[in-house]
Amino acid sequence: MTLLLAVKSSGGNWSPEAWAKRFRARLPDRTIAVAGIDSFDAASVRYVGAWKPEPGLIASLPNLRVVFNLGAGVDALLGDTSLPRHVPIVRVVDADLTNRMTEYVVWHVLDQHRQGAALRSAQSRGAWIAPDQWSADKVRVGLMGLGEIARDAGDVLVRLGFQVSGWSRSPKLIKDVRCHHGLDGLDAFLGTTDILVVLLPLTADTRHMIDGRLLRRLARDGRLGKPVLINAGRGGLQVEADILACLDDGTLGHAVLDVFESEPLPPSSPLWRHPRVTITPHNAADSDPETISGYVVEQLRAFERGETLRNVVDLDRGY
Ligand code: NDP
Ligand code: OXD
Repeated sequence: MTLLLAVKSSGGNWSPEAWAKRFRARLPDRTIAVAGIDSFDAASVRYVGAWKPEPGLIASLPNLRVVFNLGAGVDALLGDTSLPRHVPIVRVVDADLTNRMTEYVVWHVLDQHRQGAALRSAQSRGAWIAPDQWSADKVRVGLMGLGEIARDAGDVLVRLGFQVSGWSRSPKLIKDVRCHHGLDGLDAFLGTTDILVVLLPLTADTRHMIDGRLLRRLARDGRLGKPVLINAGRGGLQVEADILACLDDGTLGHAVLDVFESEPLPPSSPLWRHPRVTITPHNAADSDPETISGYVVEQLRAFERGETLRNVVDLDRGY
């Protein structure tokens, strides 16, 4: 029995060797092979640990039982049109990953609310200027997507005192969060949002959803003056030219972007140089090989005991 690691190397925590080391330590009785490095017998592969695998690789494994996606978002994996539909795909739902995402959301919501940019600018000029301060309950945060990550971030934002609302595909009832759903619920959601936090998966329905038309429906009467966009979901959700146009015509006050249509963000992108754009390099939350290998091995062992896999992706919904 082989567990094949098909991890596209992109530095940091996405080093195939780092993942292999953790899986070999946790599964000393199994063969762990790394695609592109180790030779392996395709017929012996029962499990794949995948992050942006080479298209076609998974379809070439005749006895595959489960694909473990090594992150939360499965858009890259599902982009492989040869993927077999009968093999379940398990995605990551993990307290450590969720916590890191919540840190990212809360960090940037607080930076906007407490006017971090104005304070940094004053300091750079040696100026003792205290900007106007208001309480958190004057600021309306709208969570686009109300999944594992958004619900956790929402809990913390509610505790801090923000007015929190959310938008999802299906109806939800979440304590202290005003919930909207479906396209019919979008106007009410956007129209009462000062800080839009995008935590949607990238699917056929959500691609390019964050465009100028949508951004112009955000609240115009908020305490921050102009609405703010924070996207930590996926770059394919946004239309980058529209975000720039909305920053320049006053529709948006600021954009915090962790994800981009093309990653790494090309040096030529004007987003790099825009004074009201904050860029982070798709590291809102790193997938930690130590923690996530533990999650995968726990699920693999449960599966072999005949138990039901958790967090299986719905291929029709695309998330
Ligand atoms: P979940 O699958 O738990 O939640 C997805 C949410 O989006 C659900 O509430 C779902 O609605 C909603 N949704 C999906 N499609 C639509 C639609 N068409 N209209 C309205 N709502 C929709 O995902 P997670 O919370 O675990 O993760 C969210 C995303 O965050 C990931 O897919 C990934 O892209 C991104 N991510 C980014 C990271 C980073 O470092 N930048 C790290 C980790 C994740 P419903 O509840 O009704 O199904
Ligand atoms: C993820 C990511 O989806 O890191 O887990 O983007």
